Amino acid sequence: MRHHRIAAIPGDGIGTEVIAAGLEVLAAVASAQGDFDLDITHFPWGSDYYLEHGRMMADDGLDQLRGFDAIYFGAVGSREVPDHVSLWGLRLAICQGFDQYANVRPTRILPGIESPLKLARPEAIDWVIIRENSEGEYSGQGGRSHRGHESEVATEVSIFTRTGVTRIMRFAFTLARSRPRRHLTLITKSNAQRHGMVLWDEIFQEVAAGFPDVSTDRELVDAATTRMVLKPGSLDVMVATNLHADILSDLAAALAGSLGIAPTANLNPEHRFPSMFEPIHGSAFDIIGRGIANPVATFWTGALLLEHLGEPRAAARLMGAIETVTAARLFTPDLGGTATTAEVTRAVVAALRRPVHA
Ligand code: GGG
Repeated sequence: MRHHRIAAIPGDGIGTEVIAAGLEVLAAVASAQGDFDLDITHFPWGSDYYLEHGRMMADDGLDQLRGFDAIYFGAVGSREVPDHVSLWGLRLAICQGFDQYANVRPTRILPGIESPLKLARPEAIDWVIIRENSEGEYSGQGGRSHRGHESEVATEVSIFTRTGVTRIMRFAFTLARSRPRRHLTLITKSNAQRHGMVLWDEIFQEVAAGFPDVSTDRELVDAATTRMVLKPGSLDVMVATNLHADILSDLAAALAGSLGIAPTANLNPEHRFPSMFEPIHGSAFDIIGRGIANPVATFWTGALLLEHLGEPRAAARLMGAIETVTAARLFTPDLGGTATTAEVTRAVVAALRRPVHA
């Protein structure tokens, strides 16, 4: 029997609802497979913790998490704590503290779900967005002075390092190589941002030389949005900066039906630190406590987590169960249905319990 230690951080808002559902589903898949178990430790960090303790996570939070095999994260953000405090105090503290520099964001139209794009066949959207997750616009460099005066000034400095850009390019090319279409699109804004983004262009070319089997092209980020809508089938893997990829992946999720289904993995590919798995969505103030949060993003995230743990059969079984339920059009309201979080969870658990035919 293989054992995996998971740190669960539900965080804020609907994060607590979807992580509870996700843990139920992970327990069901472990029990159905029968050859591994998951030892879950809960961490109560987030905005409520901040209001009580003045910080989003324990001072030695990273040390507490270091020994886990993976982190299962919900969402961060609340009305009571400024967003930049909560985001930097928890999610980014973990991503950057554990050098989770590769943020992988797959997008597919799951069976039964309709894209809002009238012309998009399901197979037209099968993308992976690779978000550089350690620097760029999120480097945290900058400051404010002369606060409150007319002369007030604020800087937000994007930092791009050769090391940081090279490693994300290698990661993106390696991932693109593993997919049937073997195509990688570089997304930048190198016409206007002539320093950092031109460094991205140059390093992309350098790294491409080592991957002759991967076809490539380049797109400016504004043009990428129109291409995603008008020619979705022309894209496969995309690599972009921290901010650009964050924005594009919300668009990608909407084009695949809903933000409520989009998963993500924050990876430290070298396994020097635990990696973190979370739905793309945030804490969704408007639906907190109503029992209608879509748990599919968190379930799909669970499948990414299982793959990372070296449990590909369990991951495939979980994806199969999710797709069985979406194909039956059991949808929460974000997808146009009336099902609750609990009903979707029960249906996925029931699908997991059915025997798998080889
Ligand atoms: N589960 C993802 C989450 O909670 N995201 C909150 C958020 O505001 N993220 C912004 C970002 O990471 O750029």
